[in-house]
Amino acid sequence: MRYIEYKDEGVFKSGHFACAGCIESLSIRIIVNAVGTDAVAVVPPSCGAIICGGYPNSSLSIPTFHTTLEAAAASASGVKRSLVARGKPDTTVLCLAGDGGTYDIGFQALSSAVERNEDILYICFDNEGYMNTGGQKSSSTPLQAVTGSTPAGKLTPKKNIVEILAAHNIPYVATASAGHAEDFVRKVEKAKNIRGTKVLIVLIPCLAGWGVADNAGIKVTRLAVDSGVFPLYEVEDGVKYTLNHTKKSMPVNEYLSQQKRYKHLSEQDIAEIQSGIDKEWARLEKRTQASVD
Ligand SMILES: Cc1ncc(C[n+]2csc(CCOP(=O)(O)OP(=O)(O)O)c2C)c(N)n1
Ligand code: SF4
Ligand SMILES: [Mg+2]
Repeated sequence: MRYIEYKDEGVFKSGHFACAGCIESLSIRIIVNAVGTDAVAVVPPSCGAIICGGYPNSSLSIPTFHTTLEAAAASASGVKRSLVARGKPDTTVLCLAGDGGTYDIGFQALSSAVERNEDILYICFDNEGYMNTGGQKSSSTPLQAVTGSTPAGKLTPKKNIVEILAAHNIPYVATASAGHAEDFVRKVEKAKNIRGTKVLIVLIPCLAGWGVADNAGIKVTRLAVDSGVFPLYEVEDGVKYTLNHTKKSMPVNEYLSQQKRYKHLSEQDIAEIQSGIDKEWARLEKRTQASVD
Protein backbone atom coordinates (compact mmCIF):
# COMPACT_ATOMS: atom_id res chain seq x y z
CA MET A 1 0.00 0.00 0.00
CA ARG A 2 1.27 3.49 -0.86
CA TYR A 3 0.73 6.37 1.51
CA ILE A 4 0.53 10.01 0.52
CA GLU A 5 3.39 11.92 2.07
CA TYR A 6 3.61 15.68 2.23
CA LYS A 7 4.91 18.11 4.78
CA ASP A 8 2.17 19.57 6.93
CA GLU A 9 3.02 22.94 8.44
CA GLY A 10 -0.45 23.30 9.93
CA VAL A 11 -1.45 25.99 7.43
CA PHE A 12 -4.86 24.34 7.01
CA LYS A 13 -6.87 23.78 10.18
CA SER A 14 -9.90 21.66 11.04
CA GLY A 15 -13.47 22.92 11.29
CA HIS A 16 -14.20 23.93 7.69
CA PHE A 17 -17.59 23.62 6.00
CA ALA A 18 -16.93 21.35 3.01
CA CYS A 19 -19.37 18.49 2.45
CA ALA A 20 -18.06 15.43 4.28
CA GLY A 21 -15.79 13.49 1.93
CA CYS A 22 -15.20 16.32 -0.55
CA ILE A 23 -11.60 16.27 -1.72
CA GLU A 24 -11.48 20.04 -2.23
CA SER A 25 -10.50 20.41 1.44
CA LEU A 26 -7.74 17.81 0.99
CA SER A 27 -6.61 19.66 -2.15
CA ILE A 28 -6.44 22.97 -0.27
CA ARG A 29 -4.48 21.25 2.50
CA ILE A 30 -1.97 19.92 -0.02
CA ILE A 31 -1.60 23.32 -1.73
CA VAL A 32 -1.21 25.56 1.29
CA ASN A 33 1.24 23.20 2.96
CA ALA A 34 3.33 22.98 -0.21
CA VAL A 35 3.36 26.78 -0.48
CA GLY A 36 4.12 27.38 3.23
CA THR A 37 3.34 30.20 5.61
CA ASP A 38 4.82 33.12 3.65
CA ALA A 39 1.67 33.45 1.57
CA VAL A 40 -1.61 35.33 1.17
CA ALA A 41 -4.80 33.70 -0.14
CA VAL A 42 -7.32 35.51 -2.34
CA VAL A 43 -10.65 33.70 -2.55
CA PRO A 44 -13.78 34.53 -4.61
CA PRO A 45 -17.26 33.12 -3.78
CA SER A 46 -17.20 29.32 -4.28
CA CYS A 47 -17.00 26.13 -2.25
CA GLY A 48 -13.37 27.13 -1.65
CA ALA A 49 -14.62 30.28 0.09
CA ILE A 50 -16.72 28.32 2.57
CA ILE A 51 -13.86 25.88 3.13
CA CYS A 52 -11.34 28.70 3.79
CA GLY A 53 -13.92 30.58 5.86
CA GLY A 54 -13.87 34.14 7.18
CA TYR A 55 -12.00 35.82 10.00
CA PRO A 56 -11.91 34.91 12.91
CA ASN A 57 -12.93 31.35 11.99
CA SER A 58 -10.80 30.85 8.88
CA SER A 59 -9.36 27.39 8.35
CA LEU A 60 -6.24 28.96 6.80
CA SER A 61 -3.52 30.30 9.06
CA ILE A 62 -2.31 32.67 6.32
CA PRO A 63 -3.96 36.07 5.60
CA THR A 64 -7.09 35.39 3.55
CA PHE A 65 -8.85 38.00 1.44
CA HIS A 66 -12.37 37.30 0.16
CA THR A 67 -13.03 39.08 -3.12
CA THR A 68 -15.75 39.13 -5.78
CA LEU A 69 -16.43 36.37 -8.30
CA GLU A 70 -15.43 38.63 -11.21
CA ALA A 71 -12.20 39.95 -9.78
CA ALA A 72 -10.10 37.20 -8.17
CA ALA A 73 -7.08 37.54 -10.47
CA ALA A 74 -7.27 41.36 -10.38
CA SER A 75 -7.45 41.34 -6.56
CA ALA A 76 -4.51 38.93 -6.37
CA SER A 77 -2.54 41.17 -8.75
CA GLY A 78 -3.15 44.15 -6.45
CA VAL A 79 -2.21 42.22 -3.32
CA LYS A 80 1.03 41.03 -4.96
CA ARG A 81 1.96 44.51 -6.15
CA SER A 82 1.34 45.99 -2.70
CA LEU A 83 3.56 43.28 -1.14
CA VAL A 84 6.32 44.07 -3.62
CA ALA A 85 5.96 47.79 -2.83
CA ARG A 86 6.31 46.96 0.87
CA GLY A 87 9.54 45.03 0.27
CA LYS A 88 8.04 41.52 0.36
CA PRO A 89 8.51 40.26 -3.21
CA ASP A 90 8.88 36.61 -2.16
CA THR A 91 5.49 36.25 -0.49
CA THR A 92 3.33 33.91 -2.61
CA VAL A 93 -0.07 35.25 -3.57
CA LEU A 94 -2.44 32.36 -4.06
CA CYS A 95 -5.78 32.65 -5.78
CA LEU A 96 -8.22 29.87 -4.83
CA ALA A 97 -11.13 30.03 -7.29
CA GLY A 98 -13.80 27.73 -8.72
CA ASP A 99 -14.36 26.90 -12.38
CA GLY A 100 -17.29 29.32 -12.65
CA GLY A 101 -15.00 32.03 -11.27
CA THR A 102 -12.26 31.01 -13.71
CA TYR A 103 -13.71 29.80 -17.02
CA ASP A 104 -16.67 32.23 -16.97
CA ILE A 105 -17.26 35.08 -14.56
CA GLY A 106 -13.64 35.85 -13.58
CA PHE A 107 -12.14 35.09 -16.98
CA GLN A 108 -11.58 38.68 -18.08
CA ALA A 109 -9.62 39.40 -14.90
CA LEU A 110 -7.60 36.19 -15.30
CA SER A 111 -6.84 36.80 -18.97
CA SER A 112 -5.69 40.35 -18.19
CA ALA A 113 -3.53 39.20 -15.28
CA VAL A 114 -1.89 36.56 -17.49
CA GLU A 115 -1.35 39.12 -20.26
CA ARG A 116 0.40 41.40 -17.73
CA ASN A 117 2.26 38.31 -16.40
CA GLU A 118 1.33 39.12 -12.80
CA ASP A 119 3.35 37.11 -10.28
CA ILE A 120 0.48 35.06 -8.82
CA LEU A 121 -0.27 31.37 -8.31
CA TYR A 122 -3.84 30.87 -9.46
CA ILE A 123 -5.59 27.62 -8.54
CA CYS A 124 -8.88 26.64 -10.16
CA PHE A 125 -10.85 23.99 -8.28
CA ASP A 126 -12.65 22.50 -11.23
CA ASN A 127 -15.82 20.76 -10.08
CA GLU A 128 -17.38 21.41 -13.49
CA GLY A 129 -20.26 23.59 -12.36
CA TYR A 130 -21.53 26.33 -10.07
CA MET A 131 -21.75 23.95 -7.13
CA ASN A 132 -21.91 26.33 -4.17
CA THR A 133 -25.18 27.74 -5.54
CA GLY A 134 -26.82 24.36 -6.15
CA GLY A 135 -25.12 22.90 -9.21
CA GLN A 136 -25.73 24.96 -12.36
CA LYS A 137 -23.64 24.39 -15.49
CA SER A 138 -20.51 26.38 -16.23
CA SER A 139 -18.47 26.41 -19.43
CA SER A 140 -16.32 23.77 -17.73
CA THR A 141 -19.26 21.34 -17.51
CA PRO A 142 -18.59 18.45 -19.93
CA LEU A 143 -20.72 17.39 -22.86
CA GLN A 144 -23.85 15.48 -21.80
CA ALA A 145 -23.46 16.09 -18.05
CA VAL A 146 -26.75 16.75 -16.23
CA THR A 147 -26.75 19.86 -14.03
CA GLY A 148 -29.46 21.96 -12.43
CA SER A 149 -29.59 24.12 -15.57
CA THR A 150 -28.98 21.32 -18.13
CA PRO A 151 -31.49 18.71 -16.93
CA ALA A 152 -31.31 16.72 -20.19
CA GLY A 153 -27.49 16.89 -20.40
CA LYS A 154 -25.21 19.72 -21.58
CA LEU A 155 -25.21 20.19 -25.34
CA THR A 156 -21.74 21.68 -25.70
CA PRO A 157 -18.29 20.37 -24.66
CA LYS A 158 -16.10 21.56 -21.80
CA LYS A 159 -14.08 24.67 -22.59
CA ASN A 160 -10.37 23.89 -22.93
CA ILE A 161 -9.00 26.43 -20.48
CA VAL A 162 -5.46 25.02 -20.55
CA GLU A 163 -5.20 25.69 -24.29
CA ILE A 164 -6.67 29.16 -23.87
CA LEU A 165 -4.10 29.99 -21.20
CA ALA A 166 -1.28 28.41 -23.22
CA ALA A 167 -2.27 30.75 -26.06
CA HIS A 168 -1.46 33.63 -23.68
CA ASN A 169 2.14 32.25 -23.52
CA ILE A 170 1.70 31.87 -19.77
CA PRO A 171 4.92 30.76 -17.99
CA TYR A 172 3.22 27.74 -16.43
CA VAL A 173 -0.18 26.05 -16.65
CA ALA A 174 -0.86 22.49 -15.50
CA THR A 175 -3.59 20.09 -14.47
CA ALA A 176 -3.45 18.27 -11.13
CA SER A 177 -5.49 16.15 -8.77
CA ALA A 178 -5.42 14.98 -5.16
CA GLY A 179 -5.66 11.43 -6.51
CA HIS A 180 -2.05 11.84 -7.73
CA ALA A 181 -0.71 13.68 -4.71
CA GLU A 182 3.04 13.45 -5.40
CA ASP A 183 2.53 14.96 -8.85
CA PHE A 184 0.26 17.60 -7.30
CA VAL A 185 2.80 18.64 -4.64
CA ARG A 186 5.59 18.74 -7.22
CA LYS A 187 3.54 21.04 -9.45
CA VAL A 188 2.67 23.44 -6.61
CA GLU A 189 6.33 23.64 -5.55
CA LYS A 190 7.47 24.11 -9.14
CA ALA A 191 4.86 26.82 -9.78
CA LYS A 192 5.76 28.62 -6.55
CA ASN A 193 9.34 29.02 -7.77
CA ILE A 194 8.45 30.45 -11.20
CA ARG A 195 8.09 34.24 -11.52
CA GLY A 196 5.03 35.40 -13.44
CA THR A 197 1.54 33.92 -13.71
CA LYS A 198 1.05 30.26 -12.91
CA VAL A 199 -2.28 28.42 -13.15
CA LEU A 200 -3.16 24.96 -11.84
CA ILE A 201 -6.47 23.35 -12.82
CA VAL A 202 -7.37 20.88 -10.06
CA LEU A 203 -10.15 18.34 -10.66
CA ILE A 204 -12.69 18.11 -7.82
CA PRO A 205 -15.52 15.59 -8.17
CA CYS A 206 -18.52 17.33 -6.57
CA LEU A 207 -20.18 14.60 -4.52
CA ALA A 208 -23.58 16.28 -4.59
CA GLY A 209 -23.40 17.82 -8.06
CA TRP A 210 -21.98 14.79 -9.90
CA GLY A 211 -23.86 12.15 -7.90
CA VAL A 212 -20.71 10.51 -6.54
CA ALA A 213 -20.60 8.39 -3.37
CA ASP A 214 -19.24 10.23 -0.31
CA ASN A 215 -16.20 7.96 -0.10
CA ALA A 216 -15.38 7.93 -3.82
CA GLY A 217 -13.83 11.37 -4.47
CA ILE A 218 -10.26 10.09 -4.80
CA LYS A 219 -11.36 7.01 -6.77
CA VAL A 220 -13.23 9.17 -9.29
CA THR A 221 -10.27 11.53 -9.82
CA ARG A 222 -8.04 8.51 -10.44
CA LEU A 223 -10.53 7.11 -12.94
CA ALA A 224 -10.65 10.53 -14.64
CA VAL A 225 -6.88 10.45 -15.08
CA ASP A 226 -6.62 6.76 -16.04
CA SER A 227 -9.38 7.04 -18.64
CA GLY A 228 -7.88 10.18 -20.19
CA VAL A 229 -10.88 12.37 -19.30
CA PHE A 230 -8.58 14.58 -17.24
CA PRO A 231 -5.01 14.18 -18.52
CA LEU A 232 -2.30 15.28 -16.11
CA TYR A 233 -0.01 17.57 -18.07
CA GLU A 234 2.02 20.78 -17.96
CA VAL A 235 2.59 23.54 -20.51
CA GLU A 236 5.55 25.88 -20.05
CA ASP A 237 5.76 29.24 -21.85
CA GLY A 238 2.78 28.20 -24.00
CA VAL A 239 4.83 25.71 -26.02
CA LYS A 240 6.55 23.03 -23.96
CA TYR A 241 4.07 20.22 -23.27
CA THR A 242 4.70 17.35 -20.83
CA LEU A 243 2.24 14.52 -20.21
CA ASN A 244 2.82 13.44 -16.59
CA HIS A 245 0.67 10.32 -16.56
CA THR A 246 1.39 8.81 -19.92
CA LYS A 247 -0.99 5.85 -19.98
CA LYS A 248 -4.67 5.97 -20.91
CA SER A 249 -5.54 2.57 -19.54
CA MET A 250 -9.31 2.22 -19.37
CA PRO A 251 -12.49 3.05 -21.30
CA VAL A 252 -14.32 6.23 -20.34
CA ASN A 253 -17.39 4.33 -19.19
CA GLU A 254 -15.44 3.14 -16.10
CA TYR A 255 -15.39 6.81 -15.10
CA LEU A 256 -18.86 7.84 -16.31
CA SER A 257 -20.63 4.93 -14.61
CA GLN A 258 -19.55 6.18 -11.14
CA GLN A 259 -21.67 9.33 -11.55
CA LYS A 260 -25.41 9.98 -11.55
CA ARG A 261 -24.99 12.97 -13.89
CA TYR A 262 -24.27 10.52 -16.75
CA LYS A 263 -26.95 7.90 -15.95
CA HIS A 264 -29.05 8.85 -19.00
CA LEU A 265 -26.32 8.16 -21.58
CA SER A 266 -26.93 5.73 -24.45
CA GLU A 267 -24.18 3.50 -25.85
CA GLN A 268 -23.89 5.90 -28.79
CA ASP A 269 -23.46 8.86 -26.42
CA ILE A 270 -20.67 7.02 -24.59
CA ALA A 271 -18.99 6.15 -27.90
CA GLU A 272 -19.07 9.84 -28.91
CA ILE A 273 -17.53 10.89 -25.59
CA GLN A 274 -14.87 8.18 -25.98
CA SER A 275 -14.06 9.42 -29.47
CA GLY A 276 -13.60 13.01 -28.20
CA ILE A 277 -11.24 11.79 -25.47
CA ASP A 278 -9.19 9.69 -27.90
CA LYS A 279 -8.78 12.68 -30.22
CA GLU A 280 -7.68 14.99 -27.41
CA TRP A 281 -5.26 12.37 -26.08
CA ALA A 282 -3.69 11.93 -29.53
CA ARG A 283 -3.33 15.72 -29.82
CA LEU A 284 -1.60 15.94 -26.42
CA GLU A 285 0.75 13.10 -27.32
CA LYS A 286 1.70 14.93 -30.53
CA ARG A 287 2.28 18.18 -28.65
CA THR A 288 4.42 16.39 -26.06
CA GLN A 289 6.43 14.66 -28.76
CA ALA A 290 6.92 17.94 -30.63
CA SER A 291 8.25 19.51 -27.38
CA VAL A 292 10.89 16.76 -27.13
CA ASP A 293 11.95 16.85 -30.82
C1 LIG B 1 -21.24 38.09 -10.24
C2 LIG B 1 -21.77 37.01 -9.35
N1 LIG B 1 -22.71 36.17 -9.84
C3 LIG B 1 -23.19 35.20 -9.07
C4 LIG B 1 -22.77 35.05 -7.77
C5 LIG B 1 -23.35 33.96 -6.89
N2 LIG B 1 -22.43 32.87 -6.68
C6 LIG B 1 -21.73 32.72 -5.52
S1 LIG B 1 -20.77 31.35 -5.47
C7 LIG B 1 -21.28 30.93 -7.02
C8 LIG B 1 -20.80 29.65 -7.63
C9 LIG B 1 -19.42 29.78 -8.18
O1 LIG B 1 -19.10 28.62 -8.93
P1 LIG B 1 -17.61 28.17 -9.05
O2 LIG B 1 -16.73 29.32 -9.29
O3 LIG B 1 -17.54 27.06 -10.02
O4 LIG B 1 -17.28 27.62 -7.58
P2 LIG B 1 -17.95 26.34 -6.83
O5 LIG B 1 -19.09 26.88 -6.06
O6 LIG B 1 -18.36 25.36 -7.85
O7 LIG B 1 -16.84 25.87 -5.95
C10 LIG B 1 -22.18 31.85 -7.56
C11 LIG B 1 -22.82 31.74 -8.89
C12 LIG B 1 -21.81 35.96 -7.29
N3 LIG B 1 -21.33 35.87 -6.04
N4 LIG B 1 -21.33 36.93 -8.10
S1 SF4 C 1 -20.86 21.18 -3.04
FE1 SF4 C 1 -19.51 19.70 -4.08
S2 SF4 C 1 -17.51 20.74 -4.41
FE2 SF4 C 1 -18.71 21.92 -2.88
S3 SF4 C 1 -18.00 21.18 -0.87
FE3 SF4 C 1 -19.82 19.96 -1.44
S4 SF4 C 1 -19.05 18.14 -2.53
FE4 SF4 C 1 -17.39 19.67 -2.44
MG1 LIG D 1 -17.40 25.01 -9.69
